[in-house]
Amino acid sequence: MAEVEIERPRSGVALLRLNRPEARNALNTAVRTLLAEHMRALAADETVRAIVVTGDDKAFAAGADLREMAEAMPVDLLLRQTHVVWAAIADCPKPIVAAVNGYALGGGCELAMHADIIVAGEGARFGQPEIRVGIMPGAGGTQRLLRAVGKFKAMKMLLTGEPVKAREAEAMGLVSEVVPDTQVLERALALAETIAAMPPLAVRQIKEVMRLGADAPLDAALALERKAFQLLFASRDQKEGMAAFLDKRKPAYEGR
Ligand code: CO8
Repeated sequence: MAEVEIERPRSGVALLRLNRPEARNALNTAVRTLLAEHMRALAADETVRAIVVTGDDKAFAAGADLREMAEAMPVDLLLRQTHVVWAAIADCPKPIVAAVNGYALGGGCELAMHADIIVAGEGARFGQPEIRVGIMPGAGGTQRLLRAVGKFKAMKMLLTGEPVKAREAEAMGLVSEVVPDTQVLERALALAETIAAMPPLAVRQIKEVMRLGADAPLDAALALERKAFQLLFASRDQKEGMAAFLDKRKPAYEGR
């Protein structure tokens, strides 16, 4: 079986499942490369409107593969070009929902933070334990965590390496929703299915404006929002959505 499996469980929804249970889904080169290849293919596939990423019941992903990293030298890391692989996920224009059970640690927490929505099971644990093995996050963990939860919660996690439980992660803004462990994937798929039924251009514009606007000056970000808002009035789906509302019928979106 492949180390990353791809399924199409619902209309418009693709599911990527990490499949290295013997290593708590540690992200080795093979997994990261497969993940990136799948992401690029799904981004280009017009029939895919939302993507769910998950692991198994014990781990979403326990981080970078420490066996692969233990003896690495800086040049090895440089040549691995991991940022190119992560960019395939970061740049995906379609919404990504992370369905997290068990451990999301190190690169696993960073992978979850690449998503747009995080659904966690009650038993999930989020952490950046890199400091405990002599390193620090290297796939956006410091910056994405800072932006998600603020300096003081982030620093505590980064400097102690201590994981937080799902409810605490939710309270600090690192998780969108906590559900019983057995319902995580179902809930993530249901959210993805809801998003997949939305007008795709509006979905895409929301993600783009959120992503680009987050680190832009407020005036520029607001201008970006206005332009995207105005642009959507050029879409047939805007005319259809509003006409359907006024006609009291269900809209039929085309993605144009
Ligand atoms: N890398 C390699 N193997 C791992 C990893 C890992 N990160 N995590 C677990 N495994 C392996 C264990 O070695 C063990 O293998 P074996 O059975 O052959 O001994 C197997 O998975 C099961 O692990 P445990 O017996 O430890 O299982 P537990 O359920 O008792 O504990 C934990 C699970 C808590 C997840 C524990 O395994 C653990 O602490 N793992 C390490 C977590 C960690 O430190 N992660 C950070 C890694 S560094 C990092 O992510 C840097 C990211 C920077 C850039 C990103 C690039 C991808």
